Amino acid sequence: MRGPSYRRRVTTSDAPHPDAGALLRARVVRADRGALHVVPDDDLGADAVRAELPRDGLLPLPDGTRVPATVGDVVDVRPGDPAHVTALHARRTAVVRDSAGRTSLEQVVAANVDVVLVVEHLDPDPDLGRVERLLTLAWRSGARPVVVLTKADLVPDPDGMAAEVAQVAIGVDVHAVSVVDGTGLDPVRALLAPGVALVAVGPSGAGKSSLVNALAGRDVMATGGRRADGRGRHTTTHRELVPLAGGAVLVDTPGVRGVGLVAAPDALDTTFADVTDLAARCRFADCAHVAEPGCAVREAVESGELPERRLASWRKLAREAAYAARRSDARLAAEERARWRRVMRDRHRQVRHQAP
Ligand SMILES: Nc1nc2c(ncn2[C@@H]2O[C@H](COP(=O)(O)OP(=O)(O)OP(=O)(O)O)[C@@H](O)[C@H]2O)c(=O)[nH]1
Ligand SMILES: [Mg+2]
Ligand SMILES: [Zn+2]
Repeated sequence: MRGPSYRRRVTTSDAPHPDAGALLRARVVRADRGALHVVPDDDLGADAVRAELPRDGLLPLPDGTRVPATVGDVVDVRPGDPAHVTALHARRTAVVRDSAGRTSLEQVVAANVDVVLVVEHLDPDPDLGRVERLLTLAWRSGARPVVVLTKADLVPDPDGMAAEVAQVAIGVDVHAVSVVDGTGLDPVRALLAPGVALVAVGPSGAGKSSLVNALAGRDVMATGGRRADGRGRHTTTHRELVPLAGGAVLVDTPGVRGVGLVAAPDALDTTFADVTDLAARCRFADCAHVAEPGCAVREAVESGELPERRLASWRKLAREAAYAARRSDARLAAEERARWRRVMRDRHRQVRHQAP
């Protein structure tokens, strides 16, 4: 259960704000249907207040498009009883995942974060493919990824395991931590400068909320028990921005079983910089790295320089991203056709009206 101290943070405004009418710049702590919980953007540790969304639940971005707000978004709020959210500021970064949702193909998991903590457990063994997937998600967001390997207290050689994971996390810091004995938390705490926003992503049961509590220095998020089969139980059910010690904030997220990738060729190239570098040395520019002569990628696999698993993982994620791109293109094309049908229908109506 969430502690009572936190519960008090979410309050509704009961008195009209003294300067009602002026717009306040606020940060979204939690997004519900119909309303947001927000804090002043210059005081992220303050008590959150509820602010109503427009009827359609969408907010205008500076470019005029209307989208749902997400945790970490900066919004304009008109104070009052109730307060109203009027607009969304452009996002500096956005952690986006593919979702098979009815209303949208993409879900923005968190906005305006500086650091994406890719949280994976050391016990059971870390899933390298999942780390690669989440790193791609992180690189695409524009934020800096950091890998946090939890439950170091449960394995005999956490540093050795961290070194193995570091091989698939090119250019990324990897920390083995334990919230039980405090191992490895200091380098993670060093990320928490005032105003810095982080998001924790990773499978259910990895220990994201436990890490949040350790970094906050108090129990702000509920944590779950572990089932005998090692799978988590989805303890965290909604995304929430939590103030940490030292003026940083962190978005805790529910672990999801499969995080779908949205199209992200550049992010894939960054995550798989080793494969990309090899591919640049293949004889043919359009080499598929299957049976072509002069294929530097296959040669690296045969010599043992590039693990076969790594190549397979890259192929899988690249296929998935390409599929997401085609689906998104098809959707955009369908939307454009629907828009044209509306325009033409309206025009026909006008013409009928003007006819003598
Ligand atoms: N031994 C040990 N157990 C840990 C550690 N971190 C987390 N756990 C345990 O792992 C279980 C899951 O932790 P949570 O923090 O709830 O995991 P989560 O990632 O937030 O899970 P969801 O909210 O379901 O996504 C709990 O029983 C924690 O006590 C650790 O460093 N060492
Ligand atoms: Mg949790
Ligand atoms: Zn090749």
